[in-house]
Amino acid sequence: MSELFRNLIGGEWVDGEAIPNINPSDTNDVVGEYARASKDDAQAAIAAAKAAFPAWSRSGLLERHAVLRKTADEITARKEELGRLLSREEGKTLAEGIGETVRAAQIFDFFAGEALRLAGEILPSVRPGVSVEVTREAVGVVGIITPWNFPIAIPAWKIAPALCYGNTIVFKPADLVPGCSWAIVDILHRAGLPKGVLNLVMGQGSVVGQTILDSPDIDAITFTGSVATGRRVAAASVEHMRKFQLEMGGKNPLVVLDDANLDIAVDCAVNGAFFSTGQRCTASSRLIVTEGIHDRFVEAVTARLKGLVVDNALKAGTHIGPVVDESQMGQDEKYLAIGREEGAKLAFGGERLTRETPGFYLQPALFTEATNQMRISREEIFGPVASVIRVKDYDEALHTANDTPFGLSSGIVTTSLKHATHYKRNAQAGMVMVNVPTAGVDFHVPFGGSKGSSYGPKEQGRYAAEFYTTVKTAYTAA
Ligand code: UN1
Repeated sequence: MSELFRNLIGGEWVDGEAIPNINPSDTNDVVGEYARASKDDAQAAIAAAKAAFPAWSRSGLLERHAVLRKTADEITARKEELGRLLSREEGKTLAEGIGETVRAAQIFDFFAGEALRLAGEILPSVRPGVSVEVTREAVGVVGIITPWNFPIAIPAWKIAPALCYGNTIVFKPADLVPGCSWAIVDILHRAGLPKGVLNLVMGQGSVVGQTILDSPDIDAITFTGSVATGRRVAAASVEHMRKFQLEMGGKNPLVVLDDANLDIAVDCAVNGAFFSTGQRCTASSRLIVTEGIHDRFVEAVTARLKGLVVDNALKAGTHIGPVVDESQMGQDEKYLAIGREEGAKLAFGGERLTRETPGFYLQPALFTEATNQMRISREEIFGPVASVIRVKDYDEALHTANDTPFGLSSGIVTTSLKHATHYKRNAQAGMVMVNVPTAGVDFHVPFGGSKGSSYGPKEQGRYAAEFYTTVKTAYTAA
């Protein structure tokens, strides 16, 4: 019998019907049994967060700093173990799992510092003798809903700023990968958070997520996940006139120009499109390549893909771990079939692989001769699948890159200062990458997209304050 991990509600660990957390690299391996919160549990968590808000929003800065700091330190000290847990439950490689764990620690460390740097403004009024203060206040009870593909970094980049600015939390991690979320909640709880400040309600979207959406006591929701669920979060939030922030995905272009350094282009494409099994909303799924370099680029990317080891995420030497589960595998395979039917050429990969341990292994797939109108170029696949779209020149490349409903990350590989500068100004995306992969972002600067990818203020870095605080303007005649 594997260990049972419970929900944290009002400072108490609460039992519930549990489901197994299965390792996608080895479906015989159960990471643990994780309790699923009921509707009543979710309501109790919301009530606990509401009750804890007045005291936490007025808590001392050193108290917040200490909790965030201790959490950063413990995550750092346990990075191998937590990184391993991450790889075991989600399927990214151990190096990626440890890297993401370190990133989570850095995020807690950053916001531990921010807690000591809260500031406002004092301005003269236009009326003589009157002064104006502009201050930031906590928003209230924040609902945090996170996806399965970054099981520790995304919870960290939502929980750390929420606590830093004095909010209380009802946290619902993805049902598929609750392990890292449970671990960081346990760490924060032991680091000294008062009862009810952070509540963990693992479970189903249709039960726990829906209860959060429907509650008048949730003051803000931050969500990362699918477009369809994002729309539901938006509609429910407008109904309650609450603040919300959505991060929903992408169909990110990587433009490769004739003047690019080929090695850099291949590195950016392979890393951006296929690492983390392509399961990143920042993944480069459209490789837009100009004519003069096209054939050399396809040849070099294919050669690199041939050398990548797809295997158990925990095995040394693995470059690409498994797809997260059977349902995601089904979606990847569906799009592989669609691409072929649409007339794209499968230049490499796309086969299901068998390995020593039973898991969801898929050979990274590269389509060539794709057009930007095909469904494989317009819809997010969320797997190790990328398409090469051949274009005439820079102008056509830019136009193609922007011709998408999404706008998260947009990359270009070029040695031309003129094109790089023009691209930075004209790419329709929240993040533009020049000679670096579209995925893999820093933890201390704004993260988020434009167009159909995102809604609301950016996440991370100092910009996180835009979402996790409200601004108050006070006038005083003295
Ligand atoms: C990254 O590319 O480093 O869900 C982060 C995602 C994004 C995070 C990407 N929200 O893939």
